[in-house]
Amino acid sequence: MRAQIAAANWKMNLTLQQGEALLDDLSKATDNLDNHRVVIFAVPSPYLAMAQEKIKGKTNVFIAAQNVYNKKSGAFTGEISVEMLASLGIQWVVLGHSERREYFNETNALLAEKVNLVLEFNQQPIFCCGEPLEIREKGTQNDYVATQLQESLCHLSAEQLQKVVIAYEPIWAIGTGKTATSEQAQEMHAFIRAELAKKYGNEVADNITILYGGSVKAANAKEIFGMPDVDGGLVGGASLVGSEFATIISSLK
Ligand code: G2H
Repeated sequence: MRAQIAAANWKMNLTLQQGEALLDDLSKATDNLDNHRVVIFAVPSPYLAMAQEKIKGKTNVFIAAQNVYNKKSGAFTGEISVEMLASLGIQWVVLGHSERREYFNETNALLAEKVNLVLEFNQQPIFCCGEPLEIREKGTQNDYVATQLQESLCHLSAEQLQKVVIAYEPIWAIGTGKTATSEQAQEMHAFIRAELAKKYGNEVADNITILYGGSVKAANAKEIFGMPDVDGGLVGGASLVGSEFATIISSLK
């Protein structure tokens, strides 16, 4: 069975003390996870070292960066490199979140560079894709997402692709309280898998973990995660509340 993942995306929220308290609060929920279940906390960069220390010794629990720069090192004031993440022992990086695409002009081409760098440093990308509302209303969401995959991921070898986790996050469902229906999520996840199968074959595509993101909460996680091609979620708002995220973790297949 492919890995089922509950990934928390704290975004730009919480103080250091609140972050520590939240990880402590979730300690029980992240103990003794089954073999195929994984929990990832994408925390703000200043908390990476603290979070890494907190999860020490836990199996199947990882810390992720929410972004990384597309150059190895140099005069790029304020940026964070893959090498820095590697030196902290960070193994996961969220890439291409729609907020990065929208507010920081991240393009598919730039994301391809970041994907390459993350893989080069033996880290794993959680690659986000998803369409805005106007595309969904036009009904061209499949083409839109296919282009995102094509331009940022499809240059990878099959071996490299197997390190990538994909998060489908329809932009119209992010932080809006408007979740895609479980059928809408399933439909797009199946489409993404079929697109990958075209290039990499069924066996590779079947092993790729595809997360759903967009207003996942305790109340809807079980139903969404229950869909055959949905392998867990990337969770924003609801990951900031210990009891909510604990329920979301326990909703994994
Ligand atoms: C989508 C998601 C997490 P939320 O951005 O990446 O956030 O669950 O708040 O919609």
